[in-house]
Amino acid sequence: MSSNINTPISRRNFLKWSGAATAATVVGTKTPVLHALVPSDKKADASNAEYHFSACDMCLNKCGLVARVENNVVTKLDPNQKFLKSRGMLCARGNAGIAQLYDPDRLKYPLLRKGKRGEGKWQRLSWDEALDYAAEQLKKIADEYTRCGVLFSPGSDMQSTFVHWFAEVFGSYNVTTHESACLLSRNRAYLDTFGEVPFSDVLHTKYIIMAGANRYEALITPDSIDLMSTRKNGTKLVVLDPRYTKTAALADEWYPVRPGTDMAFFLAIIHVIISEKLYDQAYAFEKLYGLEQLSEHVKQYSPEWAEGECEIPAKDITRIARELAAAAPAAIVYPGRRTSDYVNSTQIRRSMAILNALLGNWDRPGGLLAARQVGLSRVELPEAPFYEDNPDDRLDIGKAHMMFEEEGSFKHMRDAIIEAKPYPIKGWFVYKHNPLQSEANRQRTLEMMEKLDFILTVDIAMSDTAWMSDLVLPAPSYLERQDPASGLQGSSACACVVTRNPVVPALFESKPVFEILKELANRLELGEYFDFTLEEYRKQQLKNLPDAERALREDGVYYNPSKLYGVYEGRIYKTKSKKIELYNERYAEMGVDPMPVYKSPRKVPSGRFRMVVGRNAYFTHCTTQNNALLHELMPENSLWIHPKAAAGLGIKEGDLVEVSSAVGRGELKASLKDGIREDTVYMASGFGVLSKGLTNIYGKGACMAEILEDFSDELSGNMAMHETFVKVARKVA
Ligand SMILES: Nc1nc2c(c(=O)[nH]1)N[C@H]1C(S)=C(S)[C@@H](COP(=O)(O)OP(=O)(O)OC[C@H]3O[C@@H](n4cnc5c(=O)[nH]c(N)nc54)[C@H](O)[C@@H]3O)O[C@H]1N2
Ligand SMILES: Nc1nc2c(c(=O)[nH]1)N[C@H]1C(S)=C(S)[C@@H](COP(=O)(O)OP(=O)(O)OC[C@H]3O[C@@H](n4cnc5c(=O)[nH]c(N)nc54)[C@H](O)[C@@H]3O)O[C@H]1N2
Ligand code: SF4
Ligand SMILES: [Mo]
Repeated sequence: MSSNINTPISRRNFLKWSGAATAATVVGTKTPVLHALVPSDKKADASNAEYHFSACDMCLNKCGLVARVENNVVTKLDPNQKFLKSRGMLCARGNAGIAQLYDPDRLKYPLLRKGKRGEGKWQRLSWDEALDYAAEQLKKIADEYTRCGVLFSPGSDMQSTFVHWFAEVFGSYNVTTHESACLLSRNRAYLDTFGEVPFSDVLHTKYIIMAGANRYEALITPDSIDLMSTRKNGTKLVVLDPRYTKTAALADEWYPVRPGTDMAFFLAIIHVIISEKLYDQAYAFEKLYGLEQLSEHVKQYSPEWAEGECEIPAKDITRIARELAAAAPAAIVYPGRRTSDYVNSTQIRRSMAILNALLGNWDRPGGLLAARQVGLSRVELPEAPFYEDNPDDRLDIGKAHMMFEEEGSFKHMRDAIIEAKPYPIKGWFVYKHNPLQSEANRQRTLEMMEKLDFILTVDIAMSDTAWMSDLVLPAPSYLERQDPASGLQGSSACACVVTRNPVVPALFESKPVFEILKELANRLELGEYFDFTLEEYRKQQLKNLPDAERALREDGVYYNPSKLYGVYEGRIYKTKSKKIELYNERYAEMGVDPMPVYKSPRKVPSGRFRMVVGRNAYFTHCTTQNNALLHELMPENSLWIHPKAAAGLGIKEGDLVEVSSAVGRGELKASLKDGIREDTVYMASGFGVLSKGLTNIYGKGACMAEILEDFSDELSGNMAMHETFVKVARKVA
């Protein structure tokens, strides 16, 4: 294929070349931005091409890549074949990274809101003006409302650590991350069972149950690719999902489980395994805490009982339990990731974690793997200052039984800001995060924003959150910036370290958040806490890995050949009992069920549907819908509805429908699908945007965050995104 930027591939052809597990390529697109950057007489020519290692940032996986650069223009992104975690692949989104870099919708210089919020009137500022203004606003809030009057919300990123550090030295405890919209209830459940959150040895397992995880579309490397490899070797895959996802389509068995009832299925499996003594008794005696209590507890949860709840036949539950036990310990109940399902998500995930414990798969081939040694050093930073007039704690403290203090709960934080209790928050620093699209109940987020005097967003594009901000600062994309080092692991891929250096110079006037924070710190007389360069920071991180700098330079990745299995040999578990906890004593002390007790989910009222959330392989959250190459794969979202349910409402394929919940509504086209339960509907997220700065998708589809109600998991405070009931009606033209 040609790499001449003047003969760009068509977007349709792009599809043929891209895709998981293929080393696909893509050349630069003919965007106005790219043309502006490349002098027309300078045609790119392979003879002066340079190749640079980096790590993809089109989603969280950080797959290793090699960028081809010609005349300072990135013309091709290829997988780094030495990068084991992604098994030498870049997915469709990874390939489309070029269109993100050269997106004409990129933010180009600092913008100050003129007009009302959301009116789209902006004044261009110089960086000095923008940073002076931001520092002044932060200081004003600190003086009037204490330093905790500013909320910091960093998204998932290698530089987010600096936002946390800035919040600490600035003096605010109020930090919420994207995690409380994502995986905190899963983390809670596994921490409270095993003492840590595991990886899954998908490649070597013999049997895997995925419930509410869609690995062939929601890509996690290496799991998604290892699942394909292991299936070829005969590994059995059982999927529970109310939708017929791509993972369901390729599974041995798919059960369209009644949403919210997975716990019934897992408790019944445990019931069979215990009553038929299908577990390793010597192992259980040595490693597990609370088997007696659990045996007593699950007596009530027979497969026949479970069938009535989850709608999976009792005979299948019994058979699956026996098959699973026979494959153990190389058998996994996949822990999943985004667990923002229900109000009892932590307990649902606890039932899965407990079953894993009973399979004896912890720290063994084909089972759940403990964290391995990566070897990065913690960077010593000066002690953060203490501010006497600060309140005692974060604003959302105590709002959920077992919240994570580092991540907080966006839902509870938002409620507390609106109530202004126990104290007011007036400022918001948002980095690489788009809560107006990713947090349920958009109106409520807008209500929270009305309480704030100053909102600053650092992004690469005019996201909805940027659109509603007061000051918008342009950041460089991953191909233009230097990042700290980051440790990665997953499945049986080696623990490794990656980093990023600019592949091309930063475009426009974009500035990395590290530099923004450093300059703000200087203006706030906190410069001594940011008195280091990113290069120095990274050197400190790598100081105990003597070969890392060479490996990163020559291979684009450093491997630490640390132990993969048997990491816990001779070690005790980081739990209260120092064993794997089937029965959690700490929960009991706090008045929380020490073992998962089944509670039937709220019934879908007649004439309503349950809305479920889920992703596809070509979008990342709410970020890539506007990407020139990717948005053509799905130019707008549609409502998945079962043909029978649609017929009852007089809805035909492609009809415009109104979807409404207790908190919001949206209009989009209907897509009739046999592969969804009759009581459930689904739509992709990231559409129905407020921002006119996202020109490919503005005015298209409906916003899921607008429709989702903001229930949350009782224990972790994680957003519970599958608790919303909606009404669907055909729109009469
Ligand atoms: N392509 C792509 N890959 C990604 C991402 C992305 O945005 N795009 N995001 C990454 C991130 S941050 C995350 S957290 C992961 C998410 O990875 P997953 O958690 O695997 O992804 P989801 O698509 O959210 O899968 C949730 C599935 O649960 C189903 N479901 C809903 N209710 C129930 C229920 O009660 N029971 C059961 N059994 N199933 C139910 C939904 O129909 C949906 O298919 O993906 C990561 N990978
Ligand atoms: N409806 C619905 N809501 C969901 C989910 C869902 O499946 N459906 N999934 C949930 C999950 S699992 C998660 S993890 C969260 C994720 O939610 P968020 O953390 O909000 O992630 P994104 O929606 O991808 O928003 C990331 C923002 O970062 C910007 N960005 C991208 N690259 C860069 C960069 O290099 N620098 C800077 N400064 N900005 C950049 C993008 O333009 C975008 O505005 O959403 C949660 N919310
Ligand atoms: S899974 Fe795809 S988008 Fe995510 S990091 Fe890897 S190549 Fe990039
Ligand atoms: Mo996530």
